[in-house]
Amino acid sequence: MSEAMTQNPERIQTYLKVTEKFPFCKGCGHHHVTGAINSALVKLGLEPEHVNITSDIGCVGLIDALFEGVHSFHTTHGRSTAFATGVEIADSVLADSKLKNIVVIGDGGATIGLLHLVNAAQMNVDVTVILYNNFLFGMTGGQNSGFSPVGFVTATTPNGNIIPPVDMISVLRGANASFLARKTATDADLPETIAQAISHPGFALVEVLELCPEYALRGNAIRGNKLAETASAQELGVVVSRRERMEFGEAYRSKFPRVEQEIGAREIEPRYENSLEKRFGIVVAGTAGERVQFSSHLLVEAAVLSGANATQKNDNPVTQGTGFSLSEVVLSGKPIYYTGIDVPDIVVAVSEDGVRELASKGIFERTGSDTLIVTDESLEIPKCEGRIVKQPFRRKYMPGGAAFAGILTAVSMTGIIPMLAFQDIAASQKKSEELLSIIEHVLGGI
Ligand SMILES: Cc1ncc(C[n+]2csc(CCOP(=O)(O)OP(=O)(O)O)c2C)c(N)n1
Repeated sequence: MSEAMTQNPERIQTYLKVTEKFPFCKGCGHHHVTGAINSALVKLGLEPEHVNITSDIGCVGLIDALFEGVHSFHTTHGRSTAFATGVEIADSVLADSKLKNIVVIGDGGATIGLLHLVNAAQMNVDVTVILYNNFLFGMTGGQNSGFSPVGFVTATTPNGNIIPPVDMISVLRGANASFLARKTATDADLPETIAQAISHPGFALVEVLELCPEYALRGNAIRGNKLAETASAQELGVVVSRRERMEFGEAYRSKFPRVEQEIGAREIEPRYENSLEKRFGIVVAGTAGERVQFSSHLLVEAAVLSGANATQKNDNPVTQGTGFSLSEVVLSGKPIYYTGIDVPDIVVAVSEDGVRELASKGIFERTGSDTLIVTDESLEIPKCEGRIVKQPFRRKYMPGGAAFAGILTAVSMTGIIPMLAFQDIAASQKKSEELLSIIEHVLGGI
């Protein structure tokens, strides 16, 4: 979305960590294409925090880590476009839609995950795919891919490939892609084309033809200036560029403007103040069906009501109603870009299932001397650092109230959020009486 692309007032000179030493072999086209992505970003002057680079598997999978300050993901083979599509939808439908998602994928990955590219093009989601097409699977020893030209000699086609390659431009044109380009790695205007693709509002793909010096040059009498001929590429340059279709996020919002209500989210105006001096990571674990995730959500709402930023990630077995239930909550006075918890500040464990899951996730090995571990009196906690507080949560508040009581106990001991915020949030719930009575009892007991 072009209006969402913020110009950086102090233009960034490079988005790369290393400008000279890339990890690729001498003569590999990946050098040029990666440099061109960087030049395109410099040209566009995007804020690094508004850029997300998702890499696929292969030599191309080394690329995201070469960039500095941007968000990045390294994903499974062929699935990078699907990951980026998910990130883009979350950003455009649920957040401020400022993120520019760029996928770097090889022809091997594009062969494996072809349908993800088709799907992204069909949706016209605002993802830019840079397809590094060196006509073979580079990292694993030069096997032929769905993009190997006829006659191409590879490790698995020693007498020349006999299957005609996929024409990506034609496939994605058939899927209604709104921006498609095919270039060669050494084209002087490659950065310009990539910049055009990134600023295009909707799906864009730039297929870049290049050579793998390690495997393509053996047995194939081809050189850089014959790339297009080798690939039998019919169309070069920007082949499709159309804007009639709305970009997916925009289309979704215009059709379903009340998305927050549909997903059950609500606006909370801060009314209290928090005392968060640093980012706080809280892990809550118990048994499925015992309101672990719901109670953690009340914590998130109370934190937001106290002016904090908060994220919540839930986990439970696929069976949903049995086994453990776990929530990871991060609270911070600053925006939260990383939702992981390396060293937890608080661990709340209210059932055996919960303790088992925390142990299998290695949480007890990652506690620090400042970690507060609040747990039910009945539970054995594995050896760990930190302060352990045991209380009869299950007995006193029934299994369904134990997680909430544990959270309240931990939060009131650290004082990061005022209890008044919990009272307000509890009062707005269906089971407000029960929740308010837990708050009252916990506060009375401390
Ligand atoms: C699902 C899956 N299949 C196979 C592999 C093994 N593998 C690792 S790298 C690679 C080759 C990647 O080739 P390409 O996508 O063209 O990227 P390049 O190395 O040429 O940059 C393969 C097949 C894998 N990691 N995952």
